[in-house]
Amino acid sequence: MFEDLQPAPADKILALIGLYRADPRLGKVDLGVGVYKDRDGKTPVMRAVREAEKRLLERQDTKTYLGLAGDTAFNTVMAKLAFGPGADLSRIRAAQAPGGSGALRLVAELLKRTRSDATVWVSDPTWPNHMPVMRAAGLRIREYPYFDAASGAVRFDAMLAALRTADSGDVVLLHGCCHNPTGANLDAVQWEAVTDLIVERGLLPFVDIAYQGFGDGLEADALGLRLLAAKVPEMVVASSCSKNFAVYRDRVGAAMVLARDGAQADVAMSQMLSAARAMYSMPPDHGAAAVRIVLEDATLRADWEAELEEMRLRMLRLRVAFAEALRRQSNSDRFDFVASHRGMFSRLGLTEAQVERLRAEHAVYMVGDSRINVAGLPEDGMDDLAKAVVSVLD
Ligand code: PLP
Ligand code: TYF
Repeated sequence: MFEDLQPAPADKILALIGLYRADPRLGKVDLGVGVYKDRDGKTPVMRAVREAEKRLLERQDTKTYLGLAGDTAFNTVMAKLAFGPGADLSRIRAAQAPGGSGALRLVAELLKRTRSDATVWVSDPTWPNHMPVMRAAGLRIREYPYFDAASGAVRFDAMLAALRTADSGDVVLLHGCCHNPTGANLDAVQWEAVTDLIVERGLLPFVDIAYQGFGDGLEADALGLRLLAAKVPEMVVASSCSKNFAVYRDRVGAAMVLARDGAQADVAMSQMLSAARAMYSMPPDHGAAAVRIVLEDATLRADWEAELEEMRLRMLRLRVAFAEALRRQSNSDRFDFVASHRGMFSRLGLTEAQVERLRAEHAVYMVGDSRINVAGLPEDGMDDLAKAVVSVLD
């Protein structure tokens, strides 16, 4: 049966986990997979999540099925987290999903059922999993220009020009904040312009928000999503709790839809749940229940927000320190964009060969497109790292 199968290509980001672990060199640096790390290179369970888990353990008196939508109270708090605490939820529905990836797939399945010939426009570059997830649902993909590698900035005019050629009903996938892999983001004025274009051309915005709280703050990071929600008749959202609640392996996310009215929202929700039923039936409960407890309890929520803010500020400090070290070591402002980018990632603009040399000669691990995970930058070894980067440039 399996004799004609060829091995599937590895996930290049996840493959780095094994490569890094197997490297015996002392002082190796892990800037690979997008997982937050503290000063000691650890990814701890967040304090409020730990407390919520204790309460779950003490108080949960059954593990019977919850239903296709998972924890409905979780769905409500997730909608408020994305759309805003005071948002009118009457046209919004949310379905708990296995991680942001599960949410992306659920939304993709909904899009396929709504419009079987839909084209999804994704940024060039984008998170490499966007393509297989959209394709698995049978959707077509096109790219819009996004990133200028030389300056580290968004190619905004080129992005708008491409989206102007999209057909009415096409879908535009946007990173809500903290663009992965580039770290280059739209500012408020640019979000307004994209929103106007989307409304004018009758496009459907699809916001993937996987790093809310890692960029400019919990509310600020939802600015683009909320600008859109205020103006468009319909939109879809995939959100993830993997990073901002550090519940990666527990698989927590939500697929959301904003429809023209409540009745259409109910129909869209029923289609998402029917798609869930055909893929995995019901999402895993534990992590979502812990997130719901944190978000519903004022004290736990305040502690979560404080810890998240510490993480965000640490990444900002690391950005500034690395940009300064690169300036010293390269005698140029070529890498200054590292300090102005936001989120977990920046793309340094190295070639695959240069990235490979960093791994072979300096035990520095980053994704092949030269994406670095800022949280992995060594606080006490910035100049050594910057020196290594500069050494592979020529
Ligand atoms: N979308 C983007 C852009 C991501 O970087 C990630 C990865 O964390 C996700 C979605 C979803 O991740 P997960 O399925 O682990 O929640
Ligand atoms: O981009 C990253 O590093 C994170 C983690 O298949 C990730 O989003 C990477 C690959 C993958 C799933 C998650």
